[in-house]
Amino acid sequence: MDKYKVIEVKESVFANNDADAARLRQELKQEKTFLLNLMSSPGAGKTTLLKKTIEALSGSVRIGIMEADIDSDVDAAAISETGARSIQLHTGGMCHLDADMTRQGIRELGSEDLDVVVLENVGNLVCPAEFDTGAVRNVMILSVPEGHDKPLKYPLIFKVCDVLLINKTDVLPYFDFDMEKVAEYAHMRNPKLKIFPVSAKTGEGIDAWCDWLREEADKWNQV
Ligand SMILES: Nc1nc2c(ncn2[C@@H]2O[C@H](COP(=O)(O)OP(=O)(O)OP(=O)(O)O)[C@@H](O)[C@H]2O)c(=O)[nH]1
Ligand SMILES: [Mg+2]
Repeated sequence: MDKYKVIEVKESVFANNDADAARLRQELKQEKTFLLNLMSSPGAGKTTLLKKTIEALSGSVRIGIMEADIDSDVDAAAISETGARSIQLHTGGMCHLDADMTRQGIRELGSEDLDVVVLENVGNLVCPAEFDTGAVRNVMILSVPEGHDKPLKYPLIFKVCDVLLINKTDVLPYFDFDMEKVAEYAHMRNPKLKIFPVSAKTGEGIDAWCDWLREEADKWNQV
């Protein structure tokens, strides 16, 4: 048997995605599953960060991953190497997931025995931010090579996220990336945004990020 399924998810027939997303959150609350929506531009490090996160949480949190892409199954293959349950979702060319597409993925993944499910959204800083997936929390990654001005150029994604992970801090010496400026610009968009600098390559900062994730999941999943 294959280690992971690949499924085509179809755009929702519901006119009101926000109402459907609220319904999905209630369904997940009842079965005590915490859904996290992870967004970033292509290549910022979502899959690499998830591999490190799975490793750090192994033994204490039951975690499953949904990898969404327009095509290919490279990310689900990479995650399945960790031993975590994973599924590849194909969006049929669309650069976002709505709540019902997310629900289709969750049903195929099987979530009742999982504490946390992470949706790795399609790599894009614009479209995914426009759709509520039904996730309990939204998290984005901005990587050092992309530059500290991105909160000025792509406001919505910074507004809808709870956490900003600044990834690839190991390459900071090679880029003119200003940590203070990125925090200032990001907080102009969203004063409540929590910021964690991390390196998915070296593991720096991963513990603080995983502590946040564990706490949020515990809060959601308790009776
Ligand atoms: N130096 C460095 N490289 C990293 C880090 N995290 C990821 N990378 C590299 O960045 C590239 C892209 O990483 P991925 O994890 O595939 O990024 P992604 O966001 O999942 O990409 P898509 O799914 O295509 O959108 C790979 O070559 C990774 O090895 C990091 O912390 N430091
Ligand atoms: Mg990826």
